Amino acid sequence: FDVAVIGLGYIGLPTAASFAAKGKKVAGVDVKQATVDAVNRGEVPFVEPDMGVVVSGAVSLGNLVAMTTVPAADAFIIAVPTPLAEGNGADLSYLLSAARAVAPVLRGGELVILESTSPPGTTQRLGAYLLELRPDLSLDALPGRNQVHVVHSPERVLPGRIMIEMVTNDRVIGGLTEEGALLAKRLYEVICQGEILLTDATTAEMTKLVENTFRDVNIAFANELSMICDKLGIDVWKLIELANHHPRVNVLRPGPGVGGHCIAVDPWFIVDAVPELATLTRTAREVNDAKPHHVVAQTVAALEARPGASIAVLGLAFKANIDDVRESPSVTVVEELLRQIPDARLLLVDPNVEEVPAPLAALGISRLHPLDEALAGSDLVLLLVDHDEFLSPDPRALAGKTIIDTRGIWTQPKQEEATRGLATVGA
Ligand code: SAJ
Repeated sequence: FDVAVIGLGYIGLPTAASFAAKGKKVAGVDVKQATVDAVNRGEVPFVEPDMGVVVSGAVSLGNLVAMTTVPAADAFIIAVPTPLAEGNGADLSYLLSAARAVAPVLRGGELVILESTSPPGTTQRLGAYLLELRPDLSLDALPGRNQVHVVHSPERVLPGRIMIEMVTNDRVIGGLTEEGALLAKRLYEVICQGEILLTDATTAEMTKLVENTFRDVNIAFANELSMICDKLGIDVWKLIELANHHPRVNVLRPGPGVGGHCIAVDPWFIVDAVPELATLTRTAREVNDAKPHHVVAQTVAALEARPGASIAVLGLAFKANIDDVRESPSVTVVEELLRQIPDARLLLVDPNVEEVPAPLAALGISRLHPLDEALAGSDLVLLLVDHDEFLSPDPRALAGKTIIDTRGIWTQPKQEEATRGLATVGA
């Protein structure tokens, strides 16, 4: 194979399919047999716009084949999870297990590329681990040894726009050696039309963490503002819209909290590396993590007069138009509501989510509801995600209900990067 991609998730699968669509012979490797079978049928096992056609095309051309073991290849792209571990560090067990799967098939001359978001120093650690497993190889050009080129090239695509951003985003590549970085650049030029910027591996790791931390800090400011505005009785959407008329101000949108496996996680890797200095980073995380609890307090307060009320909860995914419920603030909100007001009836709606998320199933939620059924049967409507399906509900279906619109879609027109936030609208 030209390329073997290890991990066929939200990043690995589109990367594999993009290389295959450009004519590379690609092996997609995953430990889950069900994922491998789905990909070999040309299917995408999750919701992401425009990905289905690229995957099915690549499979039917014969350029993308999925399997459960790592074959020999010229380049290995590792795209496995690096979740948060106890104590705010990264759990590198999936990465180390991918390294153990790759090590035996190395012959020398290959590229080993880490795409997973990783704490500073991880690429060096990966290189050292590969050498431990294969002492006959070398990371530098040493006489008499076959060299492997270990490189970090963090993915930066936005869920919901993966197929576009995979091609158009600029890409940072950090090598343990300059030669490795150059070889990786040559490879990524096949799929990437953006600029490819070369650096060392640790700077590349930090670049990715800093991008997501920048966003987390800015969203935290918007979320803090929404809570301040609640207290002061100010419409946060109006306020942000006015402030954003300033040429150098661009306040982001408040929401029910920050979810996903990236922005809610990556800043902790910086905090973990330098806890004594990363104070703003830590505080931003804490503000965003506190926001779902604020939404719960608002909901409970709104219901005080109506014990046993029914609440339509709109949206379980961590953001609009995707099906990913990982680290979703909606899940936290529902868990907390179930604990605080056990007599309330919760009608959960999410057109993109098929199954009740496990933590909620464990608390007794047995099914999700269609939108119209949930609206008809509810006293309070709690909007948590701005999915397209929720943008323009029938006003008659909302009449007479208490509405808590945490994304501001029913109080402000939908805008991409501007001014939406938490507002309680009495109907
Ligand atoms: N959110 C707000 N208000 C906003 C923007 C976002 O509340 O104004 C919330 C969203 O609802 C969601 C969370 O923040 O819960 C994160 O969403 P997002 O769209 O900002 O980002 P992700 O997590 O989907 O993707 C991010 C992206 N990083 C940046 O924009 C700097 C993406 O480019 C990365 O590739 C991705 O993380 C990743 O994999 O690291």
